[in-house]
Amino acid sequence: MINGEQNKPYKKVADIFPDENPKTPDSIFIVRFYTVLFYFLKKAKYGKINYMKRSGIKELKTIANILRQDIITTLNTAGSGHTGGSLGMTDIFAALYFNILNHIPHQPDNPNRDRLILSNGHICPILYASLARAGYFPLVKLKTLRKINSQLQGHPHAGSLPGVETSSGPLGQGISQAVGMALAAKMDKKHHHIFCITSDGEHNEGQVWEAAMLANKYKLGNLINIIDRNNIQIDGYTKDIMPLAPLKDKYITFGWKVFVINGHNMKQIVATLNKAKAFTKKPVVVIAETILGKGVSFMENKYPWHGIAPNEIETKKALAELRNGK
Ligand SMILES: Cc1ncc(C[n+]2csc(CCOP(=O)(O)OP(=O)(O)O)c2C)c(N)n1
Ligand SMILES: [Mg+2]
Repeated sequence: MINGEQNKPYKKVADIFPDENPKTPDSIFIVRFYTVLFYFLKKAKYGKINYMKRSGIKELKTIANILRQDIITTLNTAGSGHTGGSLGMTDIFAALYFNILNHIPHQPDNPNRDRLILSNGHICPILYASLARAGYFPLVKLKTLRKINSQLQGHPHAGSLPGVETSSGPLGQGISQAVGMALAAKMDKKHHHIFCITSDGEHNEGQVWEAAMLANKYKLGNLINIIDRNNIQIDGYTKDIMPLAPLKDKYITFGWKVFVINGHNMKQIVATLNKAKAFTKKPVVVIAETILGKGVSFMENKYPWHGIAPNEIETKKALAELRNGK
């Protein structure tokens, strides 16, 4: 008994605090009106899914060649940066941005977009060239790579450039972020994919394997990890610095679906990435066997090209080779 009255069970919060936050019919109407308005505004902005056109194999090869030329010229202008890994992953990036990804370059925040996380952030010249050619920002911005206050930093900076999903550079962190994003998408019952690019040298980081375990635990079938398997890291061959083999078996043991591909065979890249998207039972890893410096003969498989930019003479030679379609 309280104040001589019978204690009754409470039905609503408002019964406990009858005088606080009174909801008049008017205020409820206003809240509902704005909720509905917000829903329709969001739908008007993002509802129409008109993803970028998917280029065919021949066109993708041409795009890859153009992207390689972009990498050479932007790195030459910058005077520093990572040439080898960027050239090595160009065919994969061409396939992703011009065929595989569901994305709309002029809607970089569209909630339904596929996400691409560049975990090995040092190869951002290929990310920037792909984003620019896809239409995320004007091509002329490529000339500002690595300049003070540029949106195109030496490693990707999220929030400063449309299309850059996460900041990266410290190896191992991007794949963990990708796992978190894939888990969030799964919990929210979303249908987009999370693509993550990692490198072989990056797999020396224990964090990569922690992420791999977690992705298996939650059976993240919306996660695709593409590994740049060029057998090279900063100052030598992976087999000498930290042997990774058998990489395929390791991922199988960690519970992932594994594909191994030639990272320069466009037909195989597109076919495999489509299969990876269709496979939703568990996380997928695509081990892409690539050649560091691909497309420029004097850079191919030479680890010093991991982290240097071409000078004037090397730039002319490289561009001549690429323009001849070598
Ligand atoms: C946590 C962390 N440790 C060290 C580095 C320095 N680092 C930058 S690139 C690199 C080599 C990584 O190997 P990989 O990505 O396979 O090189 P690539 O194939 O691009 O030549 C290292 C050790 C880093 N970025 N982050
Ligand atoms: Mg490597």
